[in-house]
Amino acid sequence: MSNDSGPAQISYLPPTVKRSAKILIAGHFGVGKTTLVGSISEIEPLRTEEPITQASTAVDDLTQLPQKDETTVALDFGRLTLNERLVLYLFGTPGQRRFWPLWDDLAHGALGALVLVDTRRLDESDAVLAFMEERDLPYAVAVNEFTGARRFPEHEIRQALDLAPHTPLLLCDARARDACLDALITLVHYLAHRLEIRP
Ligand SMILES: Nc1nc2c(ncn2[C@@H]2O[C@H](COP(=O)(O)OP(=O)(O)O)[C@@H](O)[C@H]2O)c(=O)[nH]1
Ligand SMILES: [Mg+2]
Repeated sequence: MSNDSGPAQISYLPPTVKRSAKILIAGHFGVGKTTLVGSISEIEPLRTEEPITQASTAVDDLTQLPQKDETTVALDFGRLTLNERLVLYLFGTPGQRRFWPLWDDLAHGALGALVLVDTRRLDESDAVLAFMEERDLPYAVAVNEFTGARRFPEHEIRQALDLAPHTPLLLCDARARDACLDALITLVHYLAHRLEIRP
């Protein structure tokens, strides 16, 4: 598969790549998971978006998401060659609560997760972080800075999310490839340190 308009043009993995890691891109509904996988994948991302229907508006909170007209119903899948040895396979989770039973399958074999959060709806991230904690899946947290969202100092976000001091917390814009790349590099360094492997 090629992607002429995408962020990168690599279709085949370089022969030097010997290791792969499965990474979960997690977060609540509308936090920017599909956007992030689309920004960073070097292959055309597999997207399983469906239009949001009228029936959904009673169930899903769309108040902060005026432009959101599609939602992920199974997963987002993308690929990122991080360096000459390591490729990441990115699995974006479906955000709506009724799809959460799928998360266990998606998390199977994952090395860790990047959890996206939105400072306008931090409480919605509690269940996402609890999922990671319960499964002992190491994670980093990336604040997807939406236009117009209030900015908070890092320590306040850490406190609100009850993050452990060692959990990486960073800012990103899910639409910007470089910011997403920085977030994933931070996560991989953290995982390498936690799991004592060389990235
Ligand atoms: N302003 C702004 N909008 C964003 C950003 N990331 C995502 N969006 C928009 O927010 C909506 C939800 O994003 P989406 O990636 O579908 O969220 P998902 O449900 O987590 O997969 C979409 O309309 C995106 O265009 C961002 O960083 N800034
Ligand atoms: Mg999505």
